[in-house]
Formats: sequence, structure tokens, C-alpha cells
Amino acid sequence: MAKNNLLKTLNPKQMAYVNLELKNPQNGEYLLSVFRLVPGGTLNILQAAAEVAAESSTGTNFKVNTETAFSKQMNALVYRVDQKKSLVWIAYPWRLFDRQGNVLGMKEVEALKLLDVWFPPAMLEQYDGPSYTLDDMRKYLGVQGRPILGTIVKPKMGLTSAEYAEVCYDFWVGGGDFVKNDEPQADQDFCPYGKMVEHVKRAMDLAVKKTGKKKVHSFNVSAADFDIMIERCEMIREAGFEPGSYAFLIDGITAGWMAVQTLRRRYPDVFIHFHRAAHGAFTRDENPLGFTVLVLSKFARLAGASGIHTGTAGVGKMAGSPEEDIIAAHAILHLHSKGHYFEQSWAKIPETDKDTADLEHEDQAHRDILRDDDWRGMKKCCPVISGGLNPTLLKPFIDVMGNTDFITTMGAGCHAHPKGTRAGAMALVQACEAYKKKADIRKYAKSHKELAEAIAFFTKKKKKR
Ligand code: CAP
Ligand code: MG
Ligand code: MG
Repeated sequence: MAKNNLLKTLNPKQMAYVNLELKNPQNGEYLLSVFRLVPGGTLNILQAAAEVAAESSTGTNFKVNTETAFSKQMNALVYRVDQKKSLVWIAYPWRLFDRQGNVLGMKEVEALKLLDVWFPPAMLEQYDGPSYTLDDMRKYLGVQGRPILGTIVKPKMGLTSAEYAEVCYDFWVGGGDFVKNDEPQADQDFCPYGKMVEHVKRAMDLAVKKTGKKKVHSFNVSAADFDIMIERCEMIREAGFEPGSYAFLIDGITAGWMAVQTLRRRYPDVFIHFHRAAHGAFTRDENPLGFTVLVLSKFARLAGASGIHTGTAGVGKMAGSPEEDIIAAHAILHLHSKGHYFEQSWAKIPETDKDTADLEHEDQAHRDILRDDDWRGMKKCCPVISGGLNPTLLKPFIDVMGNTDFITTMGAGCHAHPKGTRAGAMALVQACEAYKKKADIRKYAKSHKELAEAIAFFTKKKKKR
């Protein structure tokens, strides 16, 4: 249907949320968004889009008498429609900063997926963005030019605190850098939180002493309420861990944006690790409702997460399209990034100042530039790559990612190794060495037993589940 005819179908309330002539939407006043929208009931795409814009900004299902001249200026505006592709573009006055939660339940839509968002500079300046970043973790660990090599302790739950810490120790002395709680691990009676913290501290001290290398543990601080979350953070800080040796893991979707931003604001000296458990309900391709991995990852950077899981781009076990996962990973890493529909600049560094923008790729320069000027840009958020990976999949993932600027955490990929966790860690380290030496992993395995055992096991494993 021609645009003018579509416009004629709008009722007065819907008209107040549409402006297909909006001049220069990237003028800095709006958060821009693009949705895949399939109208529900008898509505056409523009009517349904206007209802979404109303419900997710200032409106409801009827025009109310209480609206004011100012409130009307806060109306979100549908500014573009692509009927063929079922795409609609909506501009939100960024001062609203709405989270779209309501609209997914509206009868007026059959499908509604937030595909990409664009943040205006004024909005970027208002949000904390990351503080302690991957660059800081690299500096602490003394690890440059390769991924941070991590694991998740498995079994996911069920170990006592002493058994849990032993797995950490074995991974660390095998050469691994980083251990995380699994997302559901918290304060179970068989592994009380305080005991787990105590045992991990002891294991870390022993591993640091034995290897002479710094180590990091990411503690899941997600909890039933904020007080307990903060209590856990304080417990960890009082347990004697040196700054940099611990991260706070938060199940960001179930604990919510407030939890993420609270941690960012209270602990700017700690790596805030956003685990995205439950994201599949919103992000899977098969799901016509929700948002993409790209959108989730961009919001995590805005909210101040130091790192967020962005998926294994089809290399690991979790669903997720390669393109989507890689776009998301790059969007949170760099100062300028290309999304599905928007080019996002996370910095005010002028395009002309190209050398400066290029410098952001060198960790050191990136930090100095961004630190000495209050708002030149929003620091990087680190992709955490996890889910069904094992040492044989490290290079395939790096090849898809195009860089080694990420943390990888392999659970079964380490603890299912036929010779146990320490050998699993050694196999991971050896696979990384092979990558850095540009050596074929099978050739390298000829002189590296643990890697050879991993290759034999995980390639055989694929055939027989
Ligand atoms: C991986 C993992 C991660 C998921 C998260 C798990 O274990 O611990 O939480 O991969 O998915 O519980 O499955 P494995 P994503 O290494 O043993 O697979 O990173 O995609 O959010
Ligand atoms: Mg800032
Ligand atoms: Mg997990």
C-alpha cells in the first residue's frame, strides 16, 4: 500500500507517533531502533508500528486527556517503514530511554524483534560504559596478543567448595588464566558461598606461587536481592584477593540492568562479567519476538559491563548465527562499529583524527587516549566466548572472529579431557601456542601429548555423543 494511503489509515492517536518526514534522525536527539514487525489482527504495518511507538514511549491504547505539550515531544516516532521486509524504524527521544519490555506482549503485533539500535553521542555520555576493561585484565595477567584462556568449573553444580577449588587449582596450574563460576552456581548448601570464596583464595594463592603467573576468578554475585549481591562482592573483596584477581559475574538478564549498573557504579575497579543466561528466549532466530544478540551486547556496553557472552558464531554448541555473533562481538570491542542497520560511533574522536581512532586498536594507546579526556569515547566491552568449545575449536573461532581480543571459557572442553582438568588446560594452552606459531594443530600435537589426547578425544567424541 502506498505510504500516503497507509498514513490515511491512522487514527489521531496513532498519527501522533508517526513522522515519515523526520529530518536527519541522527541529529542526536533520538535513540534509533529498527524492528522486524508483523502486525497482529487487522492492523497494517504502520498502524501496528504506531501502536508500538506509543506503548513503548508515552502512550497507551487510547489518547489520554492528561497529555501535555511537553509529553507529546517525548513521543517516539515511526520514521521509516519497509513493507516488503516487514521492517519499521522508530526514533525515541533518548531522554526517555525506554526498554521496550511492554511491547512484546501487545496484541497489535504478531512478531516484533528489535534488530539494531543507534545511540546518539549525548546518550553515550550519560551512561557509564565500561570502566575496568579487557585491557586492564591483560595488564594484570601480563597476557597480550592472545585470548584470555578460561574455563567454567564443571560439573555445573554439585561439588563441595573444596572440590570446586581443586578444579580451579588444576586449571590454573595447567596454564589457564581465568576461571568462572557457572551461571547457576551461587550459594547452595553443599557449596556455601563463603566457603567457596575461601577455598578459591587458597587455591589461587597456591597456583600463583607454583606458576609464578597471576590468575583471575569470576565470582557469580547474582543473588535474590541487591543486599545479598553486595554482601557477596564485599565478602570477596575482604577475602584478601588482590585487585584484578577477581571479577564479578552477573546473570544480567535474570538479575536485570539495575544489577549490572549497580555493580559498575560501586566497583569501577572490577571486571563486570555479564552472563546472558536466558537470552535465547529473546535472541534465537526462530523467535519472532525479542531482540538480537547485537542489541543485547550494545546495551551491555552502555550499561557498563566489562564483558558479555556474545556466542561462538556457530563453532560451539549454542544456537546463534555466525554473522550475528561476530557483528555483536565487534560492536562492543571497537570505537566505531557497523551493525545490521546502523554505524555506531562510541567515541567523539573525529573521523579526521584517523590516526587516533586507529590507535584504539593498540591496547596501551586506547586506554591513555580515553582516560585523559573525560568523554572521548566509551571504553571497550570484551566478548566472552563460551559454549561447547574445546582446544580443537580455538583456531576455527579466532579465524571467524578475526582477532584474539576476547576471553574464552571452555567447560567440558577442558574437564572432559581424558587425562583430567590439568591436562585439559595444558591442551588449551598448547592449542593457543600452535595458533600463535601459525603451526598446524595436529603437527604441533606430535610434540604435545595433552593436545594430541584432546584432538583424539574431541574429534572422536563428535561422532559418538
Ligand atoms: C558453557 C556454559 C556457558 C554457556 C553460555 C554452559 O559450558 O557454561 O554458560 O555456554 O552460553 O553452561 O553451557 P561448556 P553463551 O563450555 O561446557 O559448553 O556463552 O552462548 O551465553
Ligand atoms: Mg565514560
Ligand atoms: Mg554455564
